[in-house]
Amino acid sequence: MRPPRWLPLVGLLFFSLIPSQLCQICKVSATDSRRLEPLINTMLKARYTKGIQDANVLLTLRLVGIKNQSLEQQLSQQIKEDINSREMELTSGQLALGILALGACENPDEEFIRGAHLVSKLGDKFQAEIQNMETHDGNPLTNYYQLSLALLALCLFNGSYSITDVTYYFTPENKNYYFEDQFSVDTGAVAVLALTCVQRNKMQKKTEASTEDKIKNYTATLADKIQSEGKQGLLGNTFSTGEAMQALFVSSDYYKSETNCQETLRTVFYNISQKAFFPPISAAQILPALMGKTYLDVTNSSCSHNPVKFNISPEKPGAVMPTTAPLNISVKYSVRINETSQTEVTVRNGSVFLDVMKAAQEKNETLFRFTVEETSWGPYVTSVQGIKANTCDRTFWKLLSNGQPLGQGAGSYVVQNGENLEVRWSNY
Ligand code: CBY
Repeated sequence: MRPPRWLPLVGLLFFSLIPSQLCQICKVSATDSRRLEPLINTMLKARYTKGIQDANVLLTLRLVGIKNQSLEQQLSQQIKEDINSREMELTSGQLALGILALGACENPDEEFIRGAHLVSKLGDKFQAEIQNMETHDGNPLTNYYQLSLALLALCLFNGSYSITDVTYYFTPENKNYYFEDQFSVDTGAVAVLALTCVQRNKMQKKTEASTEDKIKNYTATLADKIQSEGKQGLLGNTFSTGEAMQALFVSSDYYKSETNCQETLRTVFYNISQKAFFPPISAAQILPALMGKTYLDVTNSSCSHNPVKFNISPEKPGAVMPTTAPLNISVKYSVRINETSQTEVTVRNGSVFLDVMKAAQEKNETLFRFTVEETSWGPYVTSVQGIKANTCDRTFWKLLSNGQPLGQGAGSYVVQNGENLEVRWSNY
């Protein structure tokens, strides 16, 4: 018996459906989108005063299509003023984020980017990072997270960079992807995005096949390293997962598995419900991936289509629990260089690491004095006892609790009664 004539048509239909199924990105479904509201609230309700350090928030608002004209205007104004007044001092990563935010999704700020020649200035900063590596034992002026942001912005906005430098410096073996032998998922993720952009560009511009193969290998190896840092749905930790998801969207089949996708989303929803995403930059870094976007979409013509509508509800006042917790708590605090100086301090319940450092400093200025610098993640401890962290020597003050490095900064980490806190002079 002959097969019916319509059978090949059914087959064709079947096959044409499979690829679109496979290409579906791991993102939050429409029914679950209300679970993202706390992230959007965090971004919309914050007070922004940090100039270009808030560029990540503007980038996300534009990339995911959250329309809030007054906030968008305020952030864009603030970033432009900061660029105008401190252009020389800005680091490569700061300027790169500024360009990505101002240039995202076809908007009038593009004129500012052109007028102020920001892309070629970023090219100079990228070059200065490479020169520093040449003269300082392979150490850049900042770090590879920033170099990767710079390469990404140069690639997306048609800046110039040397492909020979890229193949030389971005090999996955480079020490700058690691902090104290630990692979930095955040860094690897942005590098994957940047290298994917370079790879796509090169395919149009006809580079040598061997260069293209090298870059493909780099992205594949970096994506493998990111996947191997997967634990209970997270990639690295809570704060690296968003950018790591973006990297895997563009470079691997990892999220084509529905199981991996659901596991990540479940864990992220749980963390959102635990109010883990604070400060606003942490919300800004995870939201694009949850909405199926990557930083590579910044220059897509479809970027600003489909603005999203969210119900931004006024914060529900949290139920006030009758509490028997003590008003004050007591913690140990030590500074370790070669030897350890220890003290015990009493602080208010709910205090953060920084409050403990302040209390110790008040007790003994000589042993416990310290300085901080404001960053988009909050205060970064730059010196203790007058000893300054130095990027060129890869030294920093590491924060620990009960001997374990903290996953949050001094301004965010809430301390508990009886905890053993430490700042330790370290190399990365
Ligand atoms: N941004 C940057 O240049 C920062 C890049 C980044 C990879 C960043 C994490 C990732 C991100 N998504 O933004 C980064 N951290 C770097 C490069 C560094 C190094 C800074 C060196 C330099 N000057 O370039 C260094 C020294 C290794 C480092 N981070 C130290 C620390 C500790 C800070 C302690 C201090 N002295 O104040 C600390 C607290 C780890 C520790 N236990 O000591 C730390 N980092 C943490 C926890 C973090 C995460 C913050 C999470 C949070 N909720 O606060 C982080 C998101 C981040 C910021 N670091 Co670093 C990583 C993570 O947990 N996923 C570009 C610029 C334009 O903005």
